[in-house]
Amino acid sequence: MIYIFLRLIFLSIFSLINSVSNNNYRLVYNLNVSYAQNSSSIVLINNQIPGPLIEAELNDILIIRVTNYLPASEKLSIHFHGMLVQQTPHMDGVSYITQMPIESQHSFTYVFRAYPSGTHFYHSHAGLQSVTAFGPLIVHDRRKPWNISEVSSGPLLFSDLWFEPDRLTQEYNLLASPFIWQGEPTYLLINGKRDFVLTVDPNKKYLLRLICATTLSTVVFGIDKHPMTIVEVDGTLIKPKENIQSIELSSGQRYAVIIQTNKQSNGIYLMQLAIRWRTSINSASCTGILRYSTISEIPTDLSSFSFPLLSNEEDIRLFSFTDPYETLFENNQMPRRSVDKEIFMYSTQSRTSDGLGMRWMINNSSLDKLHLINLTQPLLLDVYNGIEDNLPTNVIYSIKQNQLIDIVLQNTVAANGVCETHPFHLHGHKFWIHSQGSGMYNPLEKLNPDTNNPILRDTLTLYATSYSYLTPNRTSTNYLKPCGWIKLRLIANNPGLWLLHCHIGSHLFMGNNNTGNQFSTNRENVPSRRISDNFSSSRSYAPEYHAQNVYATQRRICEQLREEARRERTKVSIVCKDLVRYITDHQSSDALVTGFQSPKDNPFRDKQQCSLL
Ligand SMILES: *[C@@H]1O[C@H](CO)[C@@H](O)[C@H](O)[C@H]1NC(C)=O
Ligand SMILES: *[C@@H]1O[C@H](CO)[C@@H](O)[C@H](O)[C@H]1NC(C)=O
Ligand SMILES: *[C@@H]1O[C@H](CO)[C@@H](O)[C@H](O)[C@H]1NC(C)=O
Ligand SMILES: *[C@@H]1O[C@H](CO)[C@@H](O)[C@H](O)[C@H]1NC(C)=O
Ligand SMILES: *[C@@H]1O[C@H](CO)[C@@H](O)[C@H](O)[C@H]1NC(C)=O
Ligand SMILES: *[C@@H]1O[C@H](CO)[C@@H](O)[C@H](O)[C@H]1NC(C)=O
Ligand SMILES: *[C@@H]1O[C@H](CO)[C@@H](O)[C@H](O)[C@H]1NC(C)=O
Ligand SMILES: *[C@@H]1O[C@H](CO)[C@@H](O)[C@H](O)[C@H]1NC(C)=O
Ligand SMILES: CC(=O)N[C@H]1CO[C@H](CO)[C@@H](O)[C@@H]1O
Repeated sequence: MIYIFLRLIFLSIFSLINSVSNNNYRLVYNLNVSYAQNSSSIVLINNQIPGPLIEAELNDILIIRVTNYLPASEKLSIHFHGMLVQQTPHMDGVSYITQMPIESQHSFTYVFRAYPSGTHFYHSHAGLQSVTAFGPLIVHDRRKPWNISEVSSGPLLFSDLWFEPDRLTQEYNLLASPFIWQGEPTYLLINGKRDFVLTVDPNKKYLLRLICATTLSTVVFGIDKHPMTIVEVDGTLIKPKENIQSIELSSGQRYAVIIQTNKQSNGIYLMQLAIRWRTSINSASCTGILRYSTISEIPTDLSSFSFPLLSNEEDIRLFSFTDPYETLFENNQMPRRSVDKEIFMYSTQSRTSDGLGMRWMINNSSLDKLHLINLTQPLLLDVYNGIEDNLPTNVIYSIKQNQLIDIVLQNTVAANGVCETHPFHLHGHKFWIHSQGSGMYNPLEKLNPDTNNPILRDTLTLYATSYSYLTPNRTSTNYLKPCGWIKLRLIANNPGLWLLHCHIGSHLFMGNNNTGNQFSTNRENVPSRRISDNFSSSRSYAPEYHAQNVYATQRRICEQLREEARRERTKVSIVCKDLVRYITDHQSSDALVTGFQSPKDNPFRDKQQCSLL
């Protein structure tokens, strides 16, 4: 559903690094994007699913070279979901908005700071490629409050998969007149498998990272007889929530949990992943196995093993409304002052003008792909240069720097009479969930936040509070009836062009090419001054858009570090000199990008550091 993006029009104060005494290492990864062997539509990253683990310490600098080995008709960009890419909005990975799409047989190198810490992932941001083109991204923080080892197999990534029709047909059908639905997924997968085995030792605590890389399904996950303690949500540390039997994850959400394995050594337990909030075939649900290392063989007949107890929709909504997660750190608390602006977004499903196609809209608008595909440079670069001619009008919401903003997302019943739940993801920011409710939002009501300490997260679930698929009273006569809302609050502290969108792949896609849309001129808050003044006046904000310019970006980041250190009156010993020289020397060669699978394997980790002492 729907492209909205926020335009933040002033510079933000550079406040990225929490500690100037950190060493900031430069890590290089190589992502090759191609079709799976013998497939003409399944997109893989480095020929595996999920793609390789990208792992960094907080504030390391990630250099990720992405090469498109797909056929000529397929372009792409990669979004690093959870990374705020502060100071580098052109590294956000949204085609035509923050960069031009990567053409077949071309590369693009992303350079950004690994910030914030926590459990994140990356995925293609083109069409439905992300059904299979995704991988984990973990940013470690040495100051983490736990001292517990992670499971050796790494994070668990959940995804959904369709056997047919193939992805290209699905993409075509979704935008066609008449509209043809992509269908429900054939399977859910854990780490690309239907029978994933997670091996652990008995009588030990583990940290387990859960990443919901699905493109449609909201899922619940549980492990039989292993209650979870949730410690991190979308990368934010929370007041630990203990004794959780099953966790709901909607597309784009991440959790880190602690589990305690039992004492007995004969452990085989079932893990289960199942779909919620959609009419789904039960056979799509996915069973994995938690195996204690003391067990050498997994029984072929698992019918005597019990499944974990998974919450149903009512439990899930009750939990979300009455028992919200709370923030761990005081400096993460939501400001309570009155906001500078409240933006109300009315989300609907609408027919195209021919009455046959189907689109998802916000306030009757969506970002028209046809207005984008002829662009020769990304809109963000236009904004930097003060060019506004190409900016689509009524899908851009302007926000001034450091404004406190509330955004209300209103859910309505779709054309088939079903109210769906929608996971909304905001790029470039984390937000607090201020409050949520059923039916229609009332702006006149003085609302208190649902909790004193809401957490900062980047992906929320807008629930169906009525007319969901499981209620008996759904009929197409309910079309457009309001069915739940949620209010999020954010501080505008990261200038750029940022998407706020439903993370369901097909919904995003169906908000992407709304030919019936009329662009009116109700742009709000158009600055009277050229936007470029503020960007170009700052030497450190010159935009770099293509691979050959990552070196300038790199240098800029280092300069900013140095400035920060100077402000803090910290002595600077090495200021990235070696790093910059190395990069300059290798500008034209591929030697720079050698694709380390883990920071440990990176020979530059010690030498090429961007170090402030
Ligand atoms: C791909 O196709 C070739 C030739 O048709 C076949 O030999 C091979 O087993 C196939 N590979 C896979 C992974 O299906
Ligand atoms: C990516 O493709 C390039 C060029 O074909 C190759 O040299 C490199 O080894 C590949 N990297 C990975 C991680 O697959
Ligand atoms: C973390 O746990 C390990 C193993 O239990 C222990 O050796 C180490 O000292 C602990 N570290 C801290 C910082 O508590
Ligand atoms: C946009 O949608 C129309 C159908 O509504 C389709 O014919 C056209 O190919 C689509 N264009 C793009 C660029 O996706
Ligand atoms: C969308 O358009 C319809 C028909 O023109 C109008 O009735 C409705 O008020 C509009 N909705 C919003 C949220 O602007
Ligand atoms: C969206 O439409 C609603 C209802 O017409 C209106 O109150 C609201 O101001 C609109 N939002 C924006 C951002 O234009
Ligand atoms: C984009 O370019 C094509 C081909 O030149 C043209 O037919 C189409 O009208 C253009 N679209 C827009 C919105 O300018
Ligand atoms: C629809 O049915 C549900 C029970 O399934 C009920 O709680 C709700 O009030 C009904 N809504 C309307 C508008 O009738
Ligand atoms: C926040 C900030 O730096 N604003 C500046 C943007 O540019 C104009 C014109 O150059 C200045 O007047 C503002 O102070």
